[in-house]
Amino acid sequence: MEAKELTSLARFLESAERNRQEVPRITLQHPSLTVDEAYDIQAEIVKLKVENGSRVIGPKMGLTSAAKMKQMGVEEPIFGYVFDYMVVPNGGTIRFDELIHPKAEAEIAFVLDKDLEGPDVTIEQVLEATRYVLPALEIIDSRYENFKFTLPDVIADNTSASRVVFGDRLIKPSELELDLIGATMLFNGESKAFGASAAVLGHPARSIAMLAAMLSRKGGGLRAGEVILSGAITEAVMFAQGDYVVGKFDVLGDVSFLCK
Ligand code: OOG
Ligand code: MG
Repeated sequence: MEAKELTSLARFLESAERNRQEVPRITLQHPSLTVDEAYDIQAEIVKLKVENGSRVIGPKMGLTSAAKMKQMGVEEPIFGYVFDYMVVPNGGTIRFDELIHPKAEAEIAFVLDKDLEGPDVTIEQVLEATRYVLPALEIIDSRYENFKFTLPDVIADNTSASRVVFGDRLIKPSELELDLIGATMLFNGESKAFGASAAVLGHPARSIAMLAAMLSRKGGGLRAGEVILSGAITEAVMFAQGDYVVGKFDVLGDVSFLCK
């Protein structure tokens, strides 16, 4: 695909997000779109947003648990980027009229003390480089009609990234068993999804190691101070105006928002 066409698809998806306009998935028009081209479109979207004054707070992994792969029908982990304008304070509000068909999912976020890069980063290296972990609710909002997509579609759409709420408790990985953290999402007090952190590739730190490898293939890496999402533990659950959503995490505490 020509660079001009990749740029025009990036503009198309970026404006779909800004105008909360759901659009047909791009592989309907471009059935031979490759994964590499999809990452090129994503990179163009990142560039556009940065040019417009937004700042990347860190990369995110997606489709790292069986629950998510099954729910979305895509069986390969993917990465995207989270921006400053997406962050909602813990206990804060999310405006439904800014979004299309949002869903919430429970995740563990990592903040590193030092950069990590290369194809062979290990779980031990990730844990050693981690300043702290914190709980998060990621709000995903695919720009595609009916939240349906193929692998290249969702990569091009910056992996449905939309909003994120982080918890307040920052904990060193040595102070907990990071692969044994239970997480439950409550919607208006009712449990709608639950799981344990081992659902993320056996250990959330493995997702971070895999992300380092995926970024290194594109000449990049993980940077100290970035806030990095390791991927949903549970399936994602749709919410609506008026819903109060709480993610309860063992040891790491609660994360919540109200959808107004
Ligand atoms: C893609 C984003 C997946 C996760 O944590 O698995 C993701 C989607 O499901 O729309 O962020
Ligand atoms: Mg996610």
